[in-house]
Amino acid sequence: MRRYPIMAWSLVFIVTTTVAGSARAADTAKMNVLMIDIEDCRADVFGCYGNPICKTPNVDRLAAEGVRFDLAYCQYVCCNPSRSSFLTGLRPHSTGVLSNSDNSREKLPPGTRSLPQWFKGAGFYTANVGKLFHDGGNMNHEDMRAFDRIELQSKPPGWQGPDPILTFPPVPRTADFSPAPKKGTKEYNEYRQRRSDRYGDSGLTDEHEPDGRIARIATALLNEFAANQRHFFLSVGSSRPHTPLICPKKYLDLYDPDKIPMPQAPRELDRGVPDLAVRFGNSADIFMTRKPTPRETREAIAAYYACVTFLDTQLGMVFDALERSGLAHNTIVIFFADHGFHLGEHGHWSKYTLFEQSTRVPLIVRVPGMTPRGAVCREIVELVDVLPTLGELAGIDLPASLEGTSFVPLLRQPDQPWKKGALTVFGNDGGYHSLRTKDYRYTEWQHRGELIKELYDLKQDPWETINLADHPATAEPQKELATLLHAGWRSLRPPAQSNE
Ligand SMILES: [Ca+2]
Repeated sequence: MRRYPIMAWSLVFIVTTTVAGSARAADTAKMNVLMIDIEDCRADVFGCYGNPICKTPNVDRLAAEGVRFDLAYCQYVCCNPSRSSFLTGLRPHSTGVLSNSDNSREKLPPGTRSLPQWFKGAGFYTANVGKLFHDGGNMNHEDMRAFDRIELQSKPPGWQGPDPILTFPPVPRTADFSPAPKKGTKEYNEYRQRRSDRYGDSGLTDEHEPDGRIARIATALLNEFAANQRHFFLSVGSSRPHTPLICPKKYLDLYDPDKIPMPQAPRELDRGVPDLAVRFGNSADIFMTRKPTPRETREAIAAYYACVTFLDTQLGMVFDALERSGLAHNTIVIFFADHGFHLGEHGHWSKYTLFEQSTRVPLIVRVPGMTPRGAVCREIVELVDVLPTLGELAGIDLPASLEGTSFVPLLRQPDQPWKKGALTVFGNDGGYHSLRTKDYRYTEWQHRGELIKELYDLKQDPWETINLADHPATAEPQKELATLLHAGWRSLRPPAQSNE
């Protein structure tokens, strides 16, 4: 008689775990997907990533509900190549998109399908608000045609979708609204530089700002999707904190430049760091032709923080809408940036380097019923993994030829051994190669026929100020890192995949 209750409990346990297991797999395929990809945003600007000054309560709230990835890296350090990579699940040398001026669809291998095409093909109602492809209106027509709705983004020829869900009054004309000179002229380049190379008060309200509108449109769409019970994929792309570092004044008022610390890795501290490793020339986007004063440095960092807090506030509206509409329990949320941004480290501003500030990105994922709350994953993942991961969650049968690895196992259990490293490339020929492991960054590039090597011990030197390449004390790790770098991404895959 004593055995009966034990057997019964065992049976209950087996039935429960089996049902829970299969229900979980089925449930994520039935869930909606909200993908938020933001522009030019370094990971360490968020409170949840340890920033003690910048206020980001809404992204922090998402992190408290899901898994925050501490070591997530982009595959290229500017928009078009990074986006072309994570939107196709291919690496930059395979997409062929190696600069912002490349036409993405002309470079991609014929037949390459992109993330919205996969979701459309799987029967999702697909919607896009704001930037997704680098220049979707001009380059990625067939990709944008995979959207049932396109908001605040140019429409591809022949696309026939619903009218805008919201209309806004015209944006007041500020001093920035001088007409643009003809493209390709010297005056046009000077005009672009002038517009980018500034920071401070935009003179606008939240509702006038593109990101204020993006958030309000996304909120309206979520309410509509909830009312119509749509099974949706919604991508939301931001404008900030890309330059110009301008936003409504109330966010700038939160930060006193006098209390902003100077960059922790000024150029003067660099030891053996090649000059050309620092952007291989001038900074980009801001302070392009001159070195900022210490005062300007503090002001620009304060303005970057203000832009991030402004964006965080707008995203808070979207997260609130998700809760209020009842969609939070069956919507997967993934949040990340296309690449990072220097704020004066190594004397550099903007992206276009292979240091942590350019390569590391924020990445937070919440999958209802799967991700532990407030977990931190200290394993290495890459943006090229985003498509395989979302594909697995959504039950989409993706080809084995993709060059990322689904990190769904990390969403369930964030503390298991994963990739040996992340790869990022740079240069119009992709000739600058960088490998980030948990302990080191190792970078190789050619300059005038000479092989330049950089090795940074991230445990001892997190700001990458001491180049240890060819140092006798680090000869052994350097040899291993060089072997891994040359072996390529397949050699870096998680233990279960690396033998395939
Ligand atoms: Ca970007």
